[in-house]
Amino acid sequence: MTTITLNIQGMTCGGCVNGVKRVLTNFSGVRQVEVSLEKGRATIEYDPAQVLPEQLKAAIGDAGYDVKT
Ligand SMILES: [Cu+2]
Repeated sequence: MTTITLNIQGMTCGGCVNGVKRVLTNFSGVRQVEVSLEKGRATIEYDPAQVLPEQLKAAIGDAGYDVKT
């Protein structure tokens, strides 16, 4: 299991947080997701054999947010 922290710009409310969580937990390789609205940050625990960080970033981007590692 690997943990990555991504800085996410554009989240403004709890709905955004839930949207980001939903997008990430859709990946079967993602085990745990914590999203902080205050810090604009997501901490993701995932199985690197099942999902790549690039996929996670792309999914957040597709949901309408800007991701910076
Ligand atoms: Cu929102």
